[in-house]
Amino acid sequence: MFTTLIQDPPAAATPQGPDYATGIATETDKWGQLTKLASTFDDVDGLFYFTYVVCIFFFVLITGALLYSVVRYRRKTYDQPAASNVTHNTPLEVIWTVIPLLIVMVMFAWGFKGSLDMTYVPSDARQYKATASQWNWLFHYPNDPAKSRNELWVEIGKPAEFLLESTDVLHAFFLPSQRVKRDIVPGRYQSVWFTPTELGEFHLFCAEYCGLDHSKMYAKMHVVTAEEYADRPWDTFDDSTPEAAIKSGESIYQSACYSCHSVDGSKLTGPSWKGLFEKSGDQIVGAKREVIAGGATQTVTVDFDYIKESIHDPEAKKAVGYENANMTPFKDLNDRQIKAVIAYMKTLAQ
Ligand code: HEC
Ligand SMILES: [Cu+2]
Repeated sequence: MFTTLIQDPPAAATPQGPDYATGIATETDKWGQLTKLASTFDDVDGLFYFTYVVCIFFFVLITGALLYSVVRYRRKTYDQPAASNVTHNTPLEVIWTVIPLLIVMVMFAWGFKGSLDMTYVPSDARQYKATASQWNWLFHYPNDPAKSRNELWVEIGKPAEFLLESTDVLHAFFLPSQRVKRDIVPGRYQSVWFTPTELGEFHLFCAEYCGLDHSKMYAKMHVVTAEEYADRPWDTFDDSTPEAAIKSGESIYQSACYSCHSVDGSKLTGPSWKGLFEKSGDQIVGAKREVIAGGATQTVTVDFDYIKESIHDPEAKKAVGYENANMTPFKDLNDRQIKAVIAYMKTLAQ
């Protein structure tokens, strides 16, 4: 069913994107159908297959009877009179009304039960928050200051509830493997819950067209054991050494910035990060940038303050040549994280 959805993104379009090669095998079986991965499986797939089988059964029955009658009772010569003129048959009509009615009532009851189950969140569910912005996902963990972007960890067998919010336009939270999908309307909270029942890596998509880079708005969900979960794998930030800071900066880039900023000088939605800093002797210094602030062009030297402002309030100074392009503000990045990003930017200096 979903095979077209879970193809790998084309390599050229997302050179630094998360690797989606894993997870696919665990999501679909050899028939290309999704395997049983979530607590909601029976309600969703059971009902789907029930409806499917009922439809096939009646399709074959009705078309078969029709074809048979066309052949069996056809007029064989031009002057053959009509055999009989049946007007109605009460027992037959009652049967073909009551049986479908019963089947449709089963479908209704099953679907209603499923939708109730999906509405009532178990009391031991862990509460997460997912913030959708053009074009990335930010995940908040219960009672944890560390957040993760475009990558999510949940514990196997533990109900997970997601409070969904959007900072800009319509998005939709879609986890095909867990059979949940919910539109996210700006200014309103929505919620979904599920219990993952299989370990692995699964796709999370935005399923509502939300602008230019909608197709890049996907994330990876890791379903891990309780021990792995207790290690808080989402908290990867480390700036204890200069090397660790560069790595942390690079991983922030790869999770949140790569879709609009290249590191090789090529132009994407935003300016390349290559050239933000330059080598001058054995020093690395900020380059000069032409920006537009309050309608006037000015030249700035790239430094911590400029980078921080560009991240927290991108509209304040717009890079010349990108006046009409917009960057999502990343207000949650703190000074230490911004310094790590800068440490990474400096490795691109020439
Ligand atoms: C949706 C696309 C998009 C994403 C995602 C994005 N940016 Fe931007 N960024 C832009 C655009 C467009 C500009 C140029 C316009 C402007 O200055 O506001 C820009 C400008 C910048 C600038 C100023 C660059 C210069 O050459 O003067 C910095 C620094 C920056 N972004 C950092 C980041 C960081 C850090 C991230 C990830 C946390 C990020 N951006 C994610 C689109 C994006
Ligand atoms: Cu979208």
